[in-house]
Amino acid sequence: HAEGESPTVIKLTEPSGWTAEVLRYGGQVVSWKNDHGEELLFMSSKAIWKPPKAIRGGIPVCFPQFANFGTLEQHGFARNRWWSLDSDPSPLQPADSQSSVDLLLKSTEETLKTWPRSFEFRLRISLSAGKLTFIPRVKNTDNKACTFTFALRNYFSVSDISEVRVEGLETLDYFDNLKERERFTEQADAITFDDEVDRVYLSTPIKIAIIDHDKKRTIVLRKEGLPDAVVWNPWDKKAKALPDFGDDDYKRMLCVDSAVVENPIVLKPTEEWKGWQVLSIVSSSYCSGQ
Ligand code: TA6
Repeated sequence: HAEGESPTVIKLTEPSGWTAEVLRYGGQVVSWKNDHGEELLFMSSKAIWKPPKAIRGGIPVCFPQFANFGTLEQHGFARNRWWSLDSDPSPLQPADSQSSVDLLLKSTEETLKTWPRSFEFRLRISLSAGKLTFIPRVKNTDNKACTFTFALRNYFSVSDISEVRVEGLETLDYFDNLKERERFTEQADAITFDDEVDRVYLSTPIKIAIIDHDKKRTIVLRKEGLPDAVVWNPWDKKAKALPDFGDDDYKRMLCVDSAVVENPIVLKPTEEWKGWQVLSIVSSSYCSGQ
């Protein structure tokens, strides 16, 4: 069912044929296609598309808590709530309604029960040729300070996880969620995958590259205000344990998220936090370090 009368799915288009689809449920991008109609995001073959389950794929918004780093439901409640269209996105410049959408999630009686803070979370999602831009803004509308962690959980589609490299995280410290969040330092000159990976890389550079040889493409993730990056692939055992994840789905997906985990955001009353993430696709001629 759809709350209110505005559409439940917002389709974004741009002149050269790139498209994206955003659900008002969860404020979640569920599709991003290039000008050849090729889907760039992963969607589980067993995704459950109805409340209260989070949809396993696309780009869920994890707020006001990343994962179980806190006492709220896993990944917070924003991805399991109906968002509305935001009619007043100022001070952002008004955007073209064909290629951009402004979403709004406000605290409610129900969210105040688990997270006793009033807030307004605005999310602008904009599509242009080869790029998908996210501008999340959280305003503290309470009379008390609030603290939150946050992630844009980017489920990327990959040809074969064992042929994927992630560049940009070398030499960084990370929390390993598979080892009670113990802190390690990345020794490799790129991250490759041959088993489950579930790590929070800390204070990363602005640019991270996900290089997919077989698909002859590189996804470049740029971010600001989101200092950390999460890298997650459940691999076979964990995938089998997830009811909304096909047993072999792990081979064709990789999560690389823009996140705030190590140092939660603290907002005084009336303060607003702003983040920025741009996903772009680069052809196979991409050579690392560009
Ligand atoms: O990457 C962090 C993490 O909590 C993993 O441990 C795994 O649980 C993943 O997120 C998926 O969480 P979800 O609630 O979407 O199933």
